[in-house]
Amino acid sequence: MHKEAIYHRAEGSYAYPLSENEIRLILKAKRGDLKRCYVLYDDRYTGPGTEKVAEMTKVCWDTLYDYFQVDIYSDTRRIRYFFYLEGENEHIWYAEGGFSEVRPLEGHFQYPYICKADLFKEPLWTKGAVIYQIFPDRFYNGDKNNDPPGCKKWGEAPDSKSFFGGDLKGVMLKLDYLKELGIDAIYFTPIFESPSNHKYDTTDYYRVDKAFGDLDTLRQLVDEAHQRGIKIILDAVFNHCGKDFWAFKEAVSKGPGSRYWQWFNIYSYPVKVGPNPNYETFANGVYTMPKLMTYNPEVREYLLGVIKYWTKEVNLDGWRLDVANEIDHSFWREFRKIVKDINPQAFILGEVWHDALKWLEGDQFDSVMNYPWRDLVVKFFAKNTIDAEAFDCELARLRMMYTSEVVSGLVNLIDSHDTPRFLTLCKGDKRKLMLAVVFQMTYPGIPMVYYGDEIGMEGDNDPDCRRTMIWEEDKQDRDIYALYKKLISIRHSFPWLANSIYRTWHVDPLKNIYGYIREGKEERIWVLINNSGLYNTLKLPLESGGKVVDLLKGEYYDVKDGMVTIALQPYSAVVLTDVN
Ligand code: ARE
Ligand code: CA
Repeated sequence: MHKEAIYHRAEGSYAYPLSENEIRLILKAKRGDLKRCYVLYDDRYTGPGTEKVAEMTKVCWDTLYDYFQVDIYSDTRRIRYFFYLEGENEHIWYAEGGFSEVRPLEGHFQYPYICKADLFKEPLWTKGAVIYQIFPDRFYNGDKNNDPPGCKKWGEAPDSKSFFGGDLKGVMLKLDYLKELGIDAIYFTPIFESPSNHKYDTTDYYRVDKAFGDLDTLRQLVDEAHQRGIKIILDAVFNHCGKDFWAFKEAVSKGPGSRYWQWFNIYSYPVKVGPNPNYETFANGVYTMPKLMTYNPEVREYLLGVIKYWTKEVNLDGWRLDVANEIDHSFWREFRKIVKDINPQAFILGEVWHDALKWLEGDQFDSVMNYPWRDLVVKFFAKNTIDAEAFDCELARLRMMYTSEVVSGLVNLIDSHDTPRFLTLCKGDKRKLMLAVVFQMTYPGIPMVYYGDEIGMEGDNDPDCRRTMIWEEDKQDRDIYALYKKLISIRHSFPWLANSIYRTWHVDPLKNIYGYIREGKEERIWVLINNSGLYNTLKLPLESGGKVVDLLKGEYYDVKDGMVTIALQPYSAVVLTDVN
């Protein structure tokens, strides 16, 4: 037995409450090493020797590890526990105090008390929802009167400085388009006053940029969206402001004597606002974006005031947090309290491109943009640099990084305003994009669609991925649109697809075929994906009554003696469910 590979800790994604009386425990061990795995548990104030025993289930594995899981119930909510592990020819006990040959009488793992206040609470509406991301300058120009000077012609190639005149009125005029597609929420990249087209360099946090509209336009947009059951999420850019933000301007002009000097990290005076700046910025020396010192109580009060104002004033449904991982945790804790006090159903979505567990323990964010998941989807579907088996293993590893509630609320995106368009990464092969979207819409979490992906838009890295939306139907890819629409409607018919229960069904690295099973309380969905350029016919076990139907094409399949036969075209998929 490889003891060095065995891991459990009574915290994070290894031990967490499911309800006031139930906790989930996960134990990780070298793949294939443990034959059986048990947990022994009891109330912390009884025993030892009185423990109940529950066998753990191997729920998934990645390339290195198996993951064993069990849910245990406790009347008293106070739990101590340890494990009994069986290998091929040996067994061992494992507790907080380490490994032992004999049953440990002390040093057990402790889950001291399941506190109600610590249960993970995310908004209810996000379960089963699909989010749509809009870059406002590029979506639709609804008001020519507010166009910034020097606007390019809609359809021309963007560069990093171009404006096109898209605005909030434009989005309002296209809400029916979004409703028809099935969208439940819109996430807007920043809309507050700023000199750039992307508006990540804020000049005035209290004003909607005049190229996009004003307070009334925003109010009206939120109202109109709400009437259609669409929620609105805005971008909070608090890591840095713009170089024209009044507090920065005053620090620059008045120097160290300025009241606002301490709002920034300025190394010397005079301040050099230009290339190679002498102050801390976003990333490496982006001088248009001075970093804000969010630990400074005055800065904090100011920014939290901004959040309070907008959340209340226009009845917002959530915030996406820019560069969320470079701002202190205590800031986000206060932020959460303020937002949730105003709207307990508000959605707090952080921008973190890597392991975000620290922000997802219930006291800060509800969710993050799931870029690690996107990386896998790009590798498997667009670039074919990993096979079905590696894909399955890596997905399992990602699911096990967080608690099950967190996994079911992660925002799964295949691209964004910060990445190349997915179709471009597929070199324009729309079959590959379509497979990725089938996968996205049937995977645990909250799918997010980047504007224009649904009609087959292309574009390389920023700024090319921010081309203007194509509205002429004859220039849109209607096959892709039809697939998105169908998958979103499937998502709405089976809202439990958001939940985290996911089982591998079939993995064939040779043929590059991948299948998985999703389970609701009473329904199930089987997805089979042929991620290869060859025709493939498979006979697979399927536990179902008699017939299943492919929700994509409406074709029926007979299940005989627990087996189903499926013929798959190159780069195609089926999404099967029971016929009742
Ligand atoms: C502009 C130009 C770019 C140029 C850049 C450098 O457009 O072509 O390369 O300047 O000077 C905003 C604008 C961008 C703009 C940028 C700077 O949207 O167009 O770029 O400001 O002026 C990291 C951060 C993450 C960040 C990404 C971009 O961790 O927070 O980089 N994303 C947000 C927004 C952006 C926004 C900003 C932050 C700034 O979503 O749109 O940019 O407010 C790895 C790392 C990640 C890294 C990621 C991408 O995976 O793990 O940490 O993200 O790559 O680089
Ligand atoms: Ca306009």
